[in-house]
Amino acid sequence: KLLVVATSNPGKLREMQLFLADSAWELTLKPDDLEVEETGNTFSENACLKASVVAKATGKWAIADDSGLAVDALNGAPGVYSARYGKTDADRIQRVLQELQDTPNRQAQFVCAIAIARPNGEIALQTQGICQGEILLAPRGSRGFGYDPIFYVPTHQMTFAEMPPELKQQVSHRAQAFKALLPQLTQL
Ligand code: ITT
Repeated sequence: KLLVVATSNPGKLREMQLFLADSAWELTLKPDDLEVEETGNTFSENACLKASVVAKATGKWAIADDSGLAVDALNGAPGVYSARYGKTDADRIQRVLQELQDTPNRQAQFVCAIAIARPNGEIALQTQGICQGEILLAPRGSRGFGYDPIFYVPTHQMTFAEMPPELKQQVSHRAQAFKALLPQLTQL
């Protein structure tokens, strides 16, 4: 069965492809000109919105990922605004570091909501995953994407950007969301 991946983010796409590599689904990318405005207040709402709109527009099953970084001392910001917190990944990272300047509480979590929609746009499945970490004082590592260089995972003593991809694939918020999703995916 064909599954349209409803993302424009190459980093996410790469990781989603790895999680779904052994599944029975054949992946295809959404058309470039099909953009969905993220009007939801939660990660789940936005994941459902993206999956649903892309499914309906293509007439195929679709999967969407809405994710972001929630920083405790910033009351959960950037949260659902993670992608809109600056123009480039570097700008977004600098803004978070700036806002956390002189703040001893560095606790944060990455959240990932995944939704799968039927060809008629109806949501068939949704899951969510979380990964706890800390925001460093300066970026470290060059792998991954997005906020990875400032997100430190104490249990592995590395940032996401320092982890080999196989390790991030086991511990990340996206990994937790997909662990919950994969068994259900075989039943669709
Ligand atoms: P699509 O909506 O097209 O999928 P997007 O980048 O706009 O792509 P989101 O709205 O879900 O996606 O925003 C997610 C933001 O959080 C974005 O800035 C990402 O770089 C960041 N993010 C999500 N997962 C991440 C991860 O595993 N590592 C680092 N940053 C991540």
